Amino acid sequence: MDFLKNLGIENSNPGTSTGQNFLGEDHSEEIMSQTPIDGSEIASVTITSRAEYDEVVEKAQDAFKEWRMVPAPERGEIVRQIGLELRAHKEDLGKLVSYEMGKIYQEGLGEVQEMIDICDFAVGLSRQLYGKTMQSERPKHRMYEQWHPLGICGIISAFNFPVAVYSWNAMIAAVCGDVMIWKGSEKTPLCGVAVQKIIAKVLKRNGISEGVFNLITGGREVGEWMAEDERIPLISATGSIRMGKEVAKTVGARLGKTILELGGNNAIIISEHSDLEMAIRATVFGSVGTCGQRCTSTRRLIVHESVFDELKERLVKLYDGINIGNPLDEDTLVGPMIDEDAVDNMNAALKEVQEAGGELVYGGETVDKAGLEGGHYVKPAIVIAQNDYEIVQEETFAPILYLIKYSDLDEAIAMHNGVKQGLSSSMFTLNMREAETFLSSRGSDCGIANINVGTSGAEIGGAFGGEKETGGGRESGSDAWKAYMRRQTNTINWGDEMPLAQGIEFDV
Ligand code: UN1
Repeated sequence: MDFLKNLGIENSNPGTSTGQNFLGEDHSEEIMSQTPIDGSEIASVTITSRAEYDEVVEKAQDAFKEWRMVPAPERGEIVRQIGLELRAHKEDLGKLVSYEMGKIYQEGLGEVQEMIDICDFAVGLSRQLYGKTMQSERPKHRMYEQWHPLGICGIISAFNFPVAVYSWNAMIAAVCGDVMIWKGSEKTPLCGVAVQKIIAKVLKRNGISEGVFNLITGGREVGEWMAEDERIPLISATGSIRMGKEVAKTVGARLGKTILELGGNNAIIISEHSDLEMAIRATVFGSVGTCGQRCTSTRRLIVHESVFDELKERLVKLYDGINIGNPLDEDTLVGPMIDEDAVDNMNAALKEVQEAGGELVYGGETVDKAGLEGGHYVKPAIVIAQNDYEIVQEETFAPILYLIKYSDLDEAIAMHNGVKQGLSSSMFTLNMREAETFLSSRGSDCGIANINVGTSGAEIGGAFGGEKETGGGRESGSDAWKAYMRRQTNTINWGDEMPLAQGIEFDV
């Protein structure tokens, strides 16, 4: 377990969940992190108490006063160094992600690469936080807009991307001049500690206040403190729709800002004009990758009737060859699910879909791996279903792929959009009319729509997020940075008269 040591996580308690932000002595409660690989305990992390939480917020407020005065390109330089530090720790951190969360090592590495990519993106952005200049209707007046940091950015992230989603938010927010308070998932607390330690090194080296990046640990209650807290102008939350609705309600009640990245019910339409080989490859990665626990996982496959049977058979064959097991082994493609509850949810969904009339054509069983008895392994499932089954309408965070047949494109698009979520979507076709229809305003209603590219595995650079119950937030790429800043419109009169806009005469 060299990687734990290299990341500063020593067997039992790694100290405080806040990394460099040591807080008080009042650590009565702890979370014990267990690897889903075999259930063994890794290390424990202290849960942030209310008093410690308030201390963190105050520390962040103080840090903000300094950080907002650091020129944005210099803030970018700090983020550049974080990117270098992440490169140096890529293998160790990738392994920890794999060990604590259960995704395969390749995907753990990919997640750290996503962090590195967002650092690079944010460094460039730090010189491009552009505002517009407008033409004033009044003589000798100048109008322009500028973007200022908001203050504290509260980040709530989920177990399935325990490090990347934080950095999408934090690295952009950091160059924008905000300071962070991060609550990761209580299922993956060590990933938070490791990232915090990596960032802390860079801050220390540069004499930057440690209060710029803060980590707190805990469950729902700690998240509620953040949502209610008027000292936190922006909450960016990733997780379930149920959680997002609560966060939106609480933050909305105080008229705070939110960026919500919630559940998806992502589909691929596979047309009779598709390159089936490519469609199948994308489908398998999308549906079984991360053991079906990505918000972008492919959950529904809407397949033209003329290729339905062939596709089903080829998929079943491929699924049958998938190596399920220890995610740190090189030839494993599917690791464990995060915990027993996740397996129970998968089983409940499979039961429900079959009761509704669905036909289980592959998988769904739990898998016992010798030597890994405490782990939560399952065979990814394929089910022939109808789009309007209640369970198909829901996001089950598990590797279940629903196969749905269609006969014409309008019907396929109607089924595609006929769910409450709107995150990621894809169509496989070599037909230009079909592709453009899918991407048009009467096509996919999702935040992400791809042609001949699967639903998961988006790159940094594009805005990430979705519509409807996915929450509407956009993160990471394009101009998503604007959500982390406040816009100010400025009008300057450099003349010696006081004309009013709209030509109003008002002589005093
Ligand atoms: C998530 O599951 O919350 O597009 C994020 C993807 C990854 C991010 C997923 N880049 O699948």
